[in-house]
Amino acid sequence: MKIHLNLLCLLGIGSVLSLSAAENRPNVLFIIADDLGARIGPNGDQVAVTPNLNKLASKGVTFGNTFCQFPTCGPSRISMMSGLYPYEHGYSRDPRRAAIEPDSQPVMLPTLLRKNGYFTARVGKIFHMRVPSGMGSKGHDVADAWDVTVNNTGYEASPENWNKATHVGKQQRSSVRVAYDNPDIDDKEMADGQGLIEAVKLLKANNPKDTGKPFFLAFGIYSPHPPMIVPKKHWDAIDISKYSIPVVPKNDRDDIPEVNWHVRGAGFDFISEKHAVNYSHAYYAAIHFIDDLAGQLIQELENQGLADNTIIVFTGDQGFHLGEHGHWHKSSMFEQAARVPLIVVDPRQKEKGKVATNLSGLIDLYPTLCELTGITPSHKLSGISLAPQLNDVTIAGKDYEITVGSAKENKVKSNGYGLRTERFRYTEWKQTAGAATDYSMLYDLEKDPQEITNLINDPEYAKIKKDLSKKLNEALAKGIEIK
Ligand SMILES: [Ca+2]
Repeated sequence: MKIHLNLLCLLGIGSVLSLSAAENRPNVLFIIADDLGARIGPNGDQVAVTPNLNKLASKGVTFGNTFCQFPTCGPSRISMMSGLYPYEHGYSRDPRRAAIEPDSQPVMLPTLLRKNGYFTARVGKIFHMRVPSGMGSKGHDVADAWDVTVNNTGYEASPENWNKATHVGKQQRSSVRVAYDNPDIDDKEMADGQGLIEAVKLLKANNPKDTGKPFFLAFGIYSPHPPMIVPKKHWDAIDISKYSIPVVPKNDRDDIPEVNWHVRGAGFDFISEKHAVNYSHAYYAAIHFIDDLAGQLIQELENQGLADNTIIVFTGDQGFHLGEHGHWHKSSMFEQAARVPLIVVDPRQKEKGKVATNLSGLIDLYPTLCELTGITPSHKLSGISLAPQLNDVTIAGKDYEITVGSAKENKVKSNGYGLRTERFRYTEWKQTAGAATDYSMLYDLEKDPQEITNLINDPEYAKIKKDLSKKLNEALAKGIEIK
């Protein structure tokens, strides 16, 4: 201990000596955008305009091959916050079950941090919340996770304003509205703009230098979740001519199992070219808005002198299709729905501005933040800590990552179990009851990154299919059971 203290004095940071070990722990600023796929500058996206996220990425590591564990909001967020796969935490079928009781297992990440002396605060959507209808409510929040919660609301939370938006496609239910609008309003009128104001207030009021407590501040941004209502100034910042609407081969759907068109909360609709361009435009405008919100919050962190002792995480809860396979939503078992952005910045890390190409999942955030904050988890976790990769992005990662989806076809429920290796995406659809047929999908991403040819019946891939199936089913069998 003495050596440690002397070392701190030598480093000129003696002022922290008055604080206890718990108080010395780094703060965590956690920013998550709803339905944001890996379509930001740090992921190499050429349409996105994300100067603030680019700057953030230059200070940390961008995880370039990160996948969600479920391609819809509720179960994905429960996996991320519990450190468990959907078949382990049991909240995969109905996100409404995510209202977890205070004394129940698993212990969610903010709850664990709170028990270990952190001040925890939520602004907006962290656990499941219906968007847009649930904006301004607490959603299916976890009762004991937070010291402070803010249920921010604004322009895009009003049904009157949803109805002003241009709706395209067949899906009109509130949570799956394929709709866009670009009203000429100030960011502050938006629920997300209000969220930023509240998050800044929380930073100012809870500086650890005053409170003696580290913080976990979680800012859950509603954008770009549809209906994509984005202030005009962000719309004007995007040159959508740079985006190529994916060309869908005429026979694309012939080799895709029917069940894949019945995934939850999604509508696979081909839409007109005009709407396709505008909808894509709205998505990228929303990304510009998100970048602005994240940038301002990070700037406040710097203004408060907290950047040197704060870990920053920026991510999304699942991906989103912009026309691939004619799809304009999430929930599928394809690459676009599973892949998410992930930037992690820890002021202590060695690698800065690097991209880790190893496979990883949102499930890895829990063990990563435990390692970085020095807190021991209270239940077994299924992910791995990405902390070593912050010092060396070449360290070997996972052999595979798993994403589970669900669908309902002719009243028969199925779960899709997707295994992503460096080269392949392999999915087994397992029906929970009813019809005898199970379907599978296999794509060779090296030869077919757009997942156009399902190789499941190709004799040349028979051995690969067998190996991937074995790997997947072994992984499922060894899943942790949480009672
Ligand atoms: Ca979502």
